[in-house]
Amino acid sequence: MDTMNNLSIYGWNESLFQLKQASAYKEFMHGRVAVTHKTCYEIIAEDGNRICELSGNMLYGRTYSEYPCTGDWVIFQAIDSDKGIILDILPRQKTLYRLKSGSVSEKQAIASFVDKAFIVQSLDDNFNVRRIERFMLQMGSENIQPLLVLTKTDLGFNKDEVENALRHISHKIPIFFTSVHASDSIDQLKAFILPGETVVFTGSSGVGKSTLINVLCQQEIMQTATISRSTGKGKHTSTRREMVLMEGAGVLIDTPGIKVFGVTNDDTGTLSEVLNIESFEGQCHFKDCRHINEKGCAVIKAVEEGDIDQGVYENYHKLRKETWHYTASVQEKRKQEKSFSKMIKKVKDRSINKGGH
Ligand SMILES: Nc1nc2c(ncn2[C@@H]2O[C@H](COP(=O)(O)OP(=O)(O)OP(=O)(O)O)[C@@H](O)[C@H]2O)c(=O)[nH]1
Ligand SMILES: [Mg+2]
Ligand SMILES: [Zn+2]
Repeated sequence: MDTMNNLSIYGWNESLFQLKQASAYKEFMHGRVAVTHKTCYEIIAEDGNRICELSGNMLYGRTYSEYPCTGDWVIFQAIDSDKGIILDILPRQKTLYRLKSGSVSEKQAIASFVDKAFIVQSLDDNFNVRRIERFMLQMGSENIQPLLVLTKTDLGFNKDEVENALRHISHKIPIFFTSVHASDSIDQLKAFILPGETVVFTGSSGVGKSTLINVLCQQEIMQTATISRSTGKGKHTSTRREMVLMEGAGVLIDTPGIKVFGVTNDDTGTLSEVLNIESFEGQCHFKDCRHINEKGCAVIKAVEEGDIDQGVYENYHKLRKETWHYTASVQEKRKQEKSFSKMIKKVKDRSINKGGH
């Protein structure tokens, strides 16, 4: 039997309690998804940890992103002391989504009820400002506070160059330089994680996300590249952890490294804000200026005069195009689904009419 869990440490609060009251299943127990497997979920509940499957109702009529993700709060029916059936998911808040890889119109939920997101990049060869902007745009849509964690400072880097590249965003995002070999740099990061808060770690493979989580928790909880190499074993799911508790503080969520983080937030206002170009935009001659070739475009002028970095300008158009494409694909899919269900209805009506005669 598992030990009891105090769910308030995991972020349970009055507003989640209120959300639960709106569920038809409010009389059942609740818990938080700590690990997602293909067909089951590890849930942290008041009376211990459980492996839960989805009820028939939960399986039906859901899109890919609507299945439980790490961090979700769910309601379940207990079976035995360590199993259960998930009956409902509480409405998600502060969810980190990305475009599902290989898809044009489908989202993937990475983690939910996330207060802060650590954008982790290593200073050896992974540092990339355009990718930071991309993450910030996506987090902006869900009101998740982004933090930049630049790792492996012990390997040497050009600080002036890095700070110069971050100039346009440095007032919008706290920046941390860390090394696992410099404990004060880890302490500074730790101080930013408050009790009851949930933090997701995101970034490419090998930048040191799992290593950071291990040193923050002062435990070898997460499998890191060195550990798996030294044991010579591949990753086995039985020991895989996604969500862990940091002693006396918050909840940390690890994510596997991803090659491409596709964005789904098509809000151009957030994009302009992230890229710090909104003050120029306000001076464009046309209110609906696209900043491509319009007369009196203050953004293009700022690029020409060096007030906006050429790379920032190019990323503006790249991200706009990408999110436009996503939104258009979603709308197209909805239209097709609508006409399909209309057709089904027609066929049904016809057979009912026939039956009547
Ligand atoms: N020199 C140095 N190496 C580090 C530091 N942090 C992590 N590493 C090494 O970087 C490698 C990758 O670290 P991981 O923590 O496994 O990276 P990850 O981001 O979790 O990678 P994925 O799980 O594949 O997404 C390991 O060999 C770590 O020992 C650091 O601060 N300095
Ligand atoms: Mg890892
Ligand atoms: Zn313009």
